[in-house]
Amino acid sequence: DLVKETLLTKMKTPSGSSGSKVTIVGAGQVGMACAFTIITQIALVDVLADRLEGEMMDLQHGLTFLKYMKVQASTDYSITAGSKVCVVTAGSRQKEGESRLNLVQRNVGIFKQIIPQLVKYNPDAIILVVSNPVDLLTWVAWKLSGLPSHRVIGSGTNLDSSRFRVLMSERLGMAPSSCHGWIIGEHVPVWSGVNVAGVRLLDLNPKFGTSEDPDKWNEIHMDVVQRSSPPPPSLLLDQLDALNAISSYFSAYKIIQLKGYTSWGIGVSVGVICQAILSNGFHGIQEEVFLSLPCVVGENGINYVVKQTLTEDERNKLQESVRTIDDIQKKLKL
Ligand code: 6V0
Repeated sequence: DLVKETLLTKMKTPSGSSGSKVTIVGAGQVGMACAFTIITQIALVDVLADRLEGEMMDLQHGLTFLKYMKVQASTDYSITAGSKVCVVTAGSRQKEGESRLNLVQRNVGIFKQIIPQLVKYNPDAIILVVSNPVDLLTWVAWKLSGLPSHRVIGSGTNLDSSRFRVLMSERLGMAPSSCHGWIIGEHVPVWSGVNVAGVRLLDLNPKFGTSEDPDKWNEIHMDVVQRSSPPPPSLLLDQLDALNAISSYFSAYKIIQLKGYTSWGIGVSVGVICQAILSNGFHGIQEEVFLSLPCVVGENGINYVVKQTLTEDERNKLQESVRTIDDIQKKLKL
């Protein structure tokens, strides 16, 4: 039930992992952009020892100005132990004229080196796959990990949805955070859900998103999928339709053409997913406190906590309560 799911948070047995440590495998452009966005304890792993050391030192030198607790880096997976999330950005780039199947197969070889090691040191962690083709490699990671499917996540179209919202915001002249729309599957824009402040744009324009729309809103989607340039000839090689898991290659093509790779958009998008996993709390409360929130109780104790929609002022007041309680707790001797 959508209303129930949106309104209530199901209380589950704690996951077993604690803290907020995040492992990032692959210290390339994407991995480092993820590291920079995830403000927490980080373990970096790569096969290139020199690059790892350089990136670790570079990041560590800025720690004074950031809130990172710790940055570790090694080619040895033992440093990843105790991670709550393991982000996999390692991968091989497509070689000139290489078929897609061949590229995926090479990345399967890379994942065979990575995934069992991550599971060995982090049996309770959540694996978040970013490497492309992301949907296929998420399946590969799940198969190799032996973990239940809810613990293996792909970054999927999170970035594509963000690109869609940015383009929508440019058209409407308002902040992307106020423009709501989702790209799901590979490239499926959910036109029926596109809204601003709960007003569905489809209700305002019945042809919205279709090819008959005089305002050509579907160009936004085309732009997300293809940008303005056609894909490189090597991507038109065989397997394209069969593999059908290539979203980020297409949507990122223009950026890759201009700067050689994409990093910041995906870094921020992955960072937000990690924060959502790490701060599995209520109203942004991180401290270990007991305080009152509306609950549904039953014979098991708390079954649900109601996800209230709070104003900024109300959230601030709640945070004040948290601080008051937390300050006293810290002074108690147990
Ligand atoms: P990059 O800069 O080449 O970095 C890849 C890193 O992986 C390198 O440092 C390699 O040394 C490392 N690596 C290779 N093999 C191994 C291994 N066996 N163990 C550990 N590390 C290894 O690539 P970049 O960072 O630009 O991209 C990484 C991946 O992210 C690619 O597959 C991209 O296609 C993918 N992206 C996915 C996006 C998404 O939306 N899901 C978006 C952008 C990029």
